[in-house]
Amino acid sequence: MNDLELLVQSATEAFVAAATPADLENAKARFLGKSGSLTELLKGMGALSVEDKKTRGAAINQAKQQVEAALTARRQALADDELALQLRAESLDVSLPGRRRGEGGLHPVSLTLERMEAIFGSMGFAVADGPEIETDWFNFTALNTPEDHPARSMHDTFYVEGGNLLRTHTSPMQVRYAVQHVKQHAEAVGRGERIPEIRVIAPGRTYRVDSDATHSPMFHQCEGLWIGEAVSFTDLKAVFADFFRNFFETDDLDIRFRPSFFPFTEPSAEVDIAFASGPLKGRWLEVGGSGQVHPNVVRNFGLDPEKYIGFAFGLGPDRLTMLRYGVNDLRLFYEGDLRFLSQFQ
Ligand code: FA5
Repeated sequence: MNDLELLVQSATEAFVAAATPADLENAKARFLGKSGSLTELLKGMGALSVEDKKTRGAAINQAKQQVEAALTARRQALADDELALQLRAESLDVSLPGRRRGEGGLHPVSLTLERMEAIFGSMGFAVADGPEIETDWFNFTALNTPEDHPARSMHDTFYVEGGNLLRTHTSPMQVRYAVQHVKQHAEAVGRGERIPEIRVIAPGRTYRVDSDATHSPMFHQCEGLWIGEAVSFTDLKAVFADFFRNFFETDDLDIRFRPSFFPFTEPSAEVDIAFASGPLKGRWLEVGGSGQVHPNVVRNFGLDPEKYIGFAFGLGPDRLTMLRYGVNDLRLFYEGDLRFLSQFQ
């Protein structure tokens, strides 16, 4: 290998060894700079003959071109590396899934309430809503509940300032709705004429000082009221039969009335149901209270109990939800645990 070939080789190696553009510029200076090896060789040509100058000059020029080509290649390689690094640092993974908005759904008890409204609605029941903070009159007195009834005690009822209370049942809606209905037909009532039947349900939240696996301090009830001139217990039983069979989507279901007591109905009955098949087969399950509306309450509606008669009922939608989905602890509905609640979507 002659001196020029050696020089090209060591320049190429020096360039390849340069790890940064600054290193590369230093290496370039060593070969191509003002006092670099190649420049020195060119300077030394002055002493040569014309003939030698020609051949030596051409050889040096060729070596210089090779060194410059090696330099350009290394510059390009370093620039490519830097670009690759930058691209990697600034890269955006467009295949990452986007942040989706969580999908909401109805609470299982709300699903039950919607179902109840649809089924009773198909039987001609209107749907009414009313206040959860009630007066003593609507919650107790108008419903024929005596002063010393245990439901009125502080142990059972949440009282708020000013003597009002959180309603302990949806029954006050019987009076609120009926009074409004009678007011709407006041002229006909005054003339002693027949007024349209009252047929309504009033689902909503209710409150009691209660807490265990089947009782919650806040729970739901669905009141029902049907008042006319000849509405009887037979109608009540038919309404329940239709409702429960639709609600539980089975005809294999028995209903029984168990004699009971409520101040606002006479006679009164607890409503029990029993499934003929499934995991609850043969067990009687209490689902609500009912009865023929007491004459004193009919009077508080503004109607003559000699002419108007009918029934009322109060069902427990939380209880119905537990039975429908096979949940054994009511408190699960109110703990806000999405792992539990999202199962019902
Ligand atoms: C009443 O509240 C009456 N107002 C029902 C009624 C209406 C009778 C109209 C006659 C005519 P009772 O206290 O039994 O009745 O409650 C009715 C239903 O509410 C119960 O069967 C039960 O399913 C539900 N319930 C009562 N307390 C709770 C509670 N703390 N947690 C969950 N559900 C409850």
